[in-house]
Parts: sequence; C-alpha cells; structure tokens
Amino acid sequence: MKVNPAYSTKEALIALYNKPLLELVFEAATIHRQFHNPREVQMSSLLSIKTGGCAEDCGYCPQAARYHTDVEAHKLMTVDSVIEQAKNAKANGSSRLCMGAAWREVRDNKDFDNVIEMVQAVNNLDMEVCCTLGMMNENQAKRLKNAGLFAYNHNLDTSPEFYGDVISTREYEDRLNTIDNARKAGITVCSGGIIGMGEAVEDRMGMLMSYMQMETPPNSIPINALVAVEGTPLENQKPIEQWEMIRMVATTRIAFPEAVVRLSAGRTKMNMEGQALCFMAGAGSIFAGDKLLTTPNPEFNEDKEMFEILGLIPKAAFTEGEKPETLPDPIIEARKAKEAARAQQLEDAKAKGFEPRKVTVS
Ligand code: SAM
Ligand code: DTB
Ligand code: SF4
Repeated sequence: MKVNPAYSTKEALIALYNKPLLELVFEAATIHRQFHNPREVQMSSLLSIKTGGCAEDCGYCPQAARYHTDVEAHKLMTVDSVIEQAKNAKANGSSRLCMGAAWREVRDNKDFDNVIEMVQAVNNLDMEVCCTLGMMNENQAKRLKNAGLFAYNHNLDTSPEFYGDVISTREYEDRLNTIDNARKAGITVCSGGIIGMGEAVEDRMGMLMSYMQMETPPNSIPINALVAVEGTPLENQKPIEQWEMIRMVATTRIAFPEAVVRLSAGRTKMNMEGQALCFMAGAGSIFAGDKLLTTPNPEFNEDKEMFEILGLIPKAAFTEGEKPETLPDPIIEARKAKEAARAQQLEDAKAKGFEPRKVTVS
C-alpha cells in the first residue's frame, strides 16, 4: 500500500491532521507497526560538499547568495575529505550519507565529475549514498545512478499555491521534473518539505497531495521545521510548536504507509518527549551529527543517549533496497586514461634523456 486510499483527498488529510492529537498518534503508530519495525530508526548524516553562494532565492535558505547571513561560501570539497567525513559518520552509527550542494542545478563540468567520484567512494564504504544537488536532467541522473547513488533528495517544500510566496527563481514544475528524472534513472526518491514558513495547514496537506498524485510517491519524506536564519526573508518567522511537527509526521505516516518519514531539521528546538512522540507516530529516520548543512543539530552523543532511553536501534544500510553497483564512469575513465597517457609520454621523454624545462619564478 504505497498510499492510504482512506486519505486521498485534501479534505480527508486536513481532517486527519486536525484529529485529537493522541488519536492521531495512535492511528499513525498502528500503521507504522504494520509496515515497519518501530524500534529501528535510520541515522543519516548530512554533509555540505559545496556551501553558500547559491543563485536561487529560496526564502528559508541561508545559502542563497543574495541574503546576508553568517554562512561562509566554500567551493566543492575534495573527494578525500568527503571520504574522511563519511568514515566518521559511519563510525558514529550513520548508515546513510546525504551530500548537499548549494547549486541551482547540476552542470556537466569538473565539479560534477568530482561528485561522481564521491558517490563511488562512499558507496564503496557500504553506506547508502544520497545527494541533493538541485535540478538535474535524465543523463545526469543516470550518471549518478551508475556511480552507485542510492537516493536523490529534492523537496517540493510546500503546496503549489504557497510555493511562489517562498521562491520565485524556479517553478514547482521544475522540481517535479527533477524528481521524475531521478525515478527514471532508478534512484530512490527522498522528497518532503518545511513547516513553519507561514503556510496554512491546507498548504501542508497540499504538499502531501502533490506526493499522493505521483505515479510512485517518494520512498522517504523528510519533514523539516523551518530553521529561521538571520538575514533570510523568513528570519522573523515565529517558531512552530512541536505539536505541529508531531501532527505532520503522524499525518505523513498514515498517508504514505510504506515511506520512511524523516524527522529532519528543527530537532534542536524539540525536547526528547516531543521527539519520542514523533518516533511513536512513525518517524523512521533522523539526520545525525552536530550539523545539518549549515545550521546546528543535536550531537551524536545526545542522540545515542536518546536512542538508549527510548529503546531505539540504528537501522542498517540497504534494508529498504539493494546496494547499487558502482560501474565505471566513461567520462572519468577517459580523463584517467588521458592523464596516464600524459604521464607515460613524460616518462618516455625522460628515458630518452629529455629534461622538462625548469621554470624559475623571480
Ligand atoms: N540546492 C539544492 C536544492 O535546493 O534542492 C540542495 C540543497 S537545499 C539546502 C536542500 C533542502 O534543505 C531544501 O529543499 C529545504 O527543504 C531544506 N532547507 C534549506 N534551508 C532550510 C531551513 N532554513 N530550514 C529548514 N529546511 C531548510
Ligand atoms: C532535508 O529535507 N533537510 C536537509 C536535507 N534534506 C538536505 C537539509 C536541512 C537544511 C537545514 C538548514 C541548513 O542547515 O542549512
Ligand atoms: Fe540554493 Fe538549494 Fe538554498 Fe535554494 S535551497 S537557495 S537552491 S541551496
């Protein structure tokens, strides 16, 4: 049951969301137990591989170049430092690494070649690899899939009606197309949204309706509470009550029984009891580690303690799908062959007594 036929209209979802809280949590917990092991929670670590300087105008985002936030822009990380961070995340219990880039879209350039190498390397560590790189076309999706990408994160964020109040530099349709491209390439889809941006409950349910109308709804649905960052247009947005987060998680759980619901940004503002109710209501994943992309998140140790108290266990990698095979990437292979040929030419020249010219810089 990919979607719950009892809640396939916006009206039905709104009525569900507004049910007495404990009734809602009970219904969600019941569904959760039919489709998932309620003790298992996936720990996924986020890594911002390219930070800030983004051309888009997403009103919530501290990485948009046009807003004056404290985020320092950084160019793409090296493959080696990504591997180091991935090993650290794995050692702390994470079974998935989600690499995020502050890009409007993927471009076919050296940076993307490097991302392909990162995906290959992290897949070789037996971690589920997820990327969130902005818009991408079908060919780019295929390249990522061949590199061993397990999931692509691309959020619709809110309803089609409210979208234009938050973002003007791209359309809802663009987001839907990228999600389609990931699907066509055989990559699992992680797509959800943010609550607390000033939207109405109708918009929250409108977003769920967009997922309901997909031929295949997302495999995982992250629910983020807005992290209101100084300098962004949403900096003064009133923080949501944690009850709203619990309602959103529970409603998503009931509407999409097979999906993994992710309790995502906003956990630093929740207490353990609030998070416990989210797990009860069907949250099956968290972002782990002291940083999301650019903003704080609970430390690994805090979450370890919470897992112990609540009797939760970290979920192993590839329980929801097979490990993708990493195939050779023709572009990277061609580049390596060219580099090897050049090195060989240099060796041959040296063997013939040729010394490369020394350049002295005064
Ligand atoms: N640039 C790519 C894109 O927009 O798809 C990938 C990175 S972007 C930061 C990934 C997601 O992070 C956004 O779609 C949004 O849902 C979430 N996000 C960004 N800033 C946030 C904030 N301040 N609070 C909560 N979620 C946020
Ligand atoms: C998602 O839905 N939430 C994550 C992940 N997918 C990429 C990102 C949250 C970002 C919060 C703001 C920040 O740290 O910059
Ligand atoms: Fe750029 Fe993504 Fe932030 Fe939008 S959410 S400004 S696309 S990094």
